[in-house]
Amino acid sequence: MKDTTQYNNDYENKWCPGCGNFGILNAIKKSLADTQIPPEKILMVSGIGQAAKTPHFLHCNFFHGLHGRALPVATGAKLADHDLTILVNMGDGDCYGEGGNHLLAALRRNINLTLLVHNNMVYGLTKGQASPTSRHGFVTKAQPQGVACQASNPLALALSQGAGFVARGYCGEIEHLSQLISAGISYPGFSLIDILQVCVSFNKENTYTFYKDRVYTLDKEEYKADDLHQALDLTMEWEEKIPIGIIYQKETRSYTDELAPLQSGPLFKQTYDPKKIRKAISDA
Ligand SMILES: Cc1ncc(C[n+]2csc(CCOP(=O)(O)OP(=O)(O)O)c2C)c(N)n1
Repeated sequence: MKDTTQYNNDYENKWCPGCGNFGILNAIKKSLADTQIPPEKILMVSGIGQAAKTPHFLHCNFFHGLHGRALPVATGAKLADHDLTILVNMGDGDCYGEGGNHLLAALRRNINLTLLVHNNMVYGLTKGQASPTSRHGFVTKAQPQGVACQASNPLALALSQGAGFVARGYCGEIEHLSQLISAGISYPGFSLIDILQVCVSFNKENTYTFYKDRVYTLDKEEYKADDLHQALDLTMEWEEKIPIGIIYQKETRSYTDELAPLQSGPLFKQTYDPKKIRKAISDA
């Protein structure tokens, strides 16, 4: 096993005992150790929430920004230095709710980032209100009659926007999740990994037992993940059985490969002519 200690730091962690975020944090460390990316070449970006605290507990560069706004920050950082490996940590509320429109843009742009969504189907930090992935009828203190909206299906949404790498992991399958994260990091484009995360305090439905009875791993030999319609069918499975693994993967050209100015190296190393910029602004 590879040494993960170089990614440790000593920030105090106040996640609840048993929180699924611990499994996700361990999977991230394992994957970074496996891919052998040194801490100084990694940037973690997050928004607001319990999930968004994940970069605090890792030794690497990080930017902890505003609720829902991690993807635009990560996009800017990738454009400035596309040699960095950038991982984005968001909760389901942060990513699919407050940050939903940024997600649509990132999917369509295919910018080379790995997005890890800690999907506990509830707003954890603010103590248990419904999120976009809470099921219809889910009862919370703020929704005592049950959620009136349909739950969103982020994986199907990503496929419909032309995403090239769509996967689902589970916080209770750490080795499998670390392999998914490594595959996402290696993928030369935008990778979405939606992670089923148990919230022991505010979601008493989607528990470790709930997932133990339903989660199954897609067999890499049998399931090839290159058929969009088959992938869409899989994203609809939920009640009885829940698939985890790479649901869909296709070859793509990432946004940074599409942009001509980035071919001569990271933007921050390039010189620029202020006169040309002034002229472009005055001509606009
Ligand atoms: C613009 C804005 N709206 C609302 C909030 C309050 N707020 C902070 S975290 C949060 C929800 C976090 O839930 P989620 O993203 O699912 O992450 P979790 O805490 O469950 O990991 C909310 C609503 C905020 N900080 N900023």
